[in-house]
Amino acid sequence: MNYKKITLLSSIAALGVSCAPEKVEVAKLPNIVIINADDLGFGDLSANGATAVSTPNIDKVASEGVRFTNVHTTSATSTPSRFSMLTGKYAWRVQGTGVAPGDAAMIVKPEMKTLPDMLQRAGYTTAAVGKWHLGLGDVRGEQDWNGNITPGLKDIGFDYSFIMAATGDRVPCVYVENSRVVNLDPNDPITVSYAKKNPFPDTPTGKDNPEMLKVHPSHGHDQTLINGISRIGFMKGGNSALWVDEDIADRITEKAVSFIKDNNNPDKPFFLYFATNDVHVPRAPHSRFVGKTDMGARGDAIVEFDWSVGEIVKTLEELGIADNTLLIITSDNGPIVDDGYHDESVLRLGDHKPAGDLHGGKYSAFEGGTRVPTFLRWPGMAKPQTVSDAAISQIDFFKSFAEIAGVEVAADEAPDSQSLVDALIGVDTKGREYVVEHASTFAIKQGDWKYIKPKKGAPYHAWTNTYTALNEEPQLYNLKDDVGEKNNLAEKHPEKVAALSAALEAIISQE
Ligand code: NG6
Ligand code: CA
Repeated sequence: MNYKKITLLSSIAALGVSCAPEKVEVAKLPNIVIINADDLGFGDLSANGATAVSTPNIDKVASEGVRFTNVHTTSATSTPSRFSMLTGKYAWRVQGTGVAPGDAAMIVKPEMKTLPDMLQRAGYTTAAVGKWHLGLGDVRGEQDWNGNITPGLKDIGFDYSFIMAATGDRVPCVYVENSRVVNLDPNDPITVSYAKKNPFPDTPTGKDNPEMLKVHPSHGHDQTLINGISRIGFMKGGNSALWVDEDIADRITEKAVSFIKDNNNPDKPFFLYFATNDVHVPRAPHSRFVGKTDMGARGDAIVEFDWSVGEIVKTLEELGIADNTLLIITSDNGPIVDDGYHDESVLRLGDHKPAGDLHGGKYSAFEGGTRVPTFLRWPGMAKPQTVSDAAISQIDFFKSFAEIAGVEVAADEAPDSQSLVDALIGVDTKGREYVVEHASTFAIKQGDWKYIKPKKGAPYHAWTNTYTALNEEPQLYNLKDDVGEKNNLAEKHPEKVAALSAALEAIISQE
């Protein structure tokens, strides 16, 4: 189906009237914006039922578009989740796609076919702003942080980029804009090391200088200390370039907004991948948001995330381009409360359920690991006030956008992606036949049935409070009656176990 037909079909569906094809104007290609939160859980937003935090900007997008209940990331951590979204290929098919250190080489490599490459072919101007966490340069640890960091995002399809190289909790704690560290003083060069022992004895660490900490690590995160927060990895130099954690949301939101303003061109659509630092650790929301919830840093970071969404929405509306912009809000994996810092989020969680009714969270093959809050607004195309239970994976964005943009996709491009435009606009209520979830082990869903592949390992991690779903016995759940995955039906339905296990193995064994 091409874009013209989509326009026609969904206009009819949306208006509930039929009209002659010749009267339908072929709309311009829409701008596309993906806002990808970090570690935001299904239950973390008022649009999905949270009461301890209010997220009015996201609620507005939800009410003007489609609110999804069954959208999945491919994996329950950031690097593989993002890899899959941007390549249309399951990360677990590719070596070296686990959680990346801060000095990782590029994991999405220049020779790979990417979502932004594909949109460039359709004439889009493309940008990535915010958390990257997919590596830079071609050799681990050999990046020239003081010069041109190449290869970089321009080599995989992003015309513009303003990124945090890895995560907020990993060095280097600097922004990289179009392959150069921002605001770097050449007389104070940066050195980064992921050695076991601190090679920079003159720089403070969380381990040796706890008196300098404003938030103490609960696990790991006790290496180089920057802005009162100790990190994973060691770094020295680059003082003028260091980010201030409390300002990250402001800085990256401002860059996302200016990209939109600078590329507001009726003849050339844009694609913006805006990946926030919120609500990943270390959580240091701006003072404007501190105390906006009773939940401490994590709750306040959710409010800060909602503010960032609001700024993007406001910009689109003020420019008069909201009607021609497909906006998706989603998250890279499920929630976690203590992910390595004592920021009081556990203490002050109260009755809030970050994953809603789902079991598990980040790092888990239970639904909480990869089923993420997701909303799509595309005025005139996506039906407003729609709640959709369609089964969709973020890996499907690739071929769905290709269809919308009218781009031919080569046979070896985005091999695991399916075009699900009708599901994304809220018309098709089914979505994909199978959803594959990955977190140490694999799970597969077909309709209401979910099977989790047996794997030996700890079923529970105490310090992260994670139910991993690891079990040496097969697990089978019927999510219709048991969305919390409490009642293992594997023994009762061996035929379902066999069928889903076979389907999963067939998908895994594809090239
Ligand atoms: C873990 C970190 C955690 C977080 C995660 C990646 C420790 C003890 N834990 O190894 O804090 O950074 O990696 O999170 O270091 S993700 O959302 O980027 O995948
Ligand atoms: Ca994450």
